[in-house]
Amino acid sequence: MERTLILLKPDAVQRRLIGSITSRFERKGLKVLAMKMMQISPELAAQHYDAHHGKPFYDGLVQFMTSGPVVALALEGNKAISVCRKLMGATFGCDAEAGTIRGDFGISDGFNLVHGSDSAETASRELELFFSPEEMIDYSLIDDSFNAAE
Ligand code: IDP
Ligand code: MG
Repeated sequence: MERTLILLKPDAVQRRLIGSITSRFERKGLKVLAMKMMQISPELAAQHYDAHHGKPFYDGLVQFMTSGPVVALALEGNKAISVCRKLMGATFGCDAEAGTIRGDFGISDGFNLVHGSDSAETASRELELFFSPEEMIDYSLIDDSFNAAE
């Protein structure tokens, strides 16, 4: 089982896509361990996107991510990190395949609706940035046995 951080970015909230996007992850079989709407501070955005510091799009990215509320989700499932990245699609909406979240809901480069951790290391780092351990609720779902890895 893996855990991953998903952020529904400000454009997803503004476009009233919270439910539509969250349902993509739910129907795939991921378990929601935590979910909260929040206004990201510039400091938190900087920590979260530390790896991109100095890149040409960095300042605009921090500005975008702090421009309005986001919804943070902690998701769990079999290979959750790569499964979520596949559901999200390629980084730019214009490149993302139809059937993916970014491919179905957007066409922009930077305003791409959703963030997902890209490795086990970043997932644990990012989950810690956005959730306290008590906020991630460990519970059973009745179909866990069908969604679990063999
Ligand atoms: P990812 O979100 O698919 O992991 P990253 O390369 O980690 O993509 O970039 C982080 C975020 O920075 C992207 O989701 C996007 O919002 C923004 N971004 C990345 N590259 C560009 C760019 O060339 N122009 C504008 N925004 C970009
Ligand atoms: Mg990334």
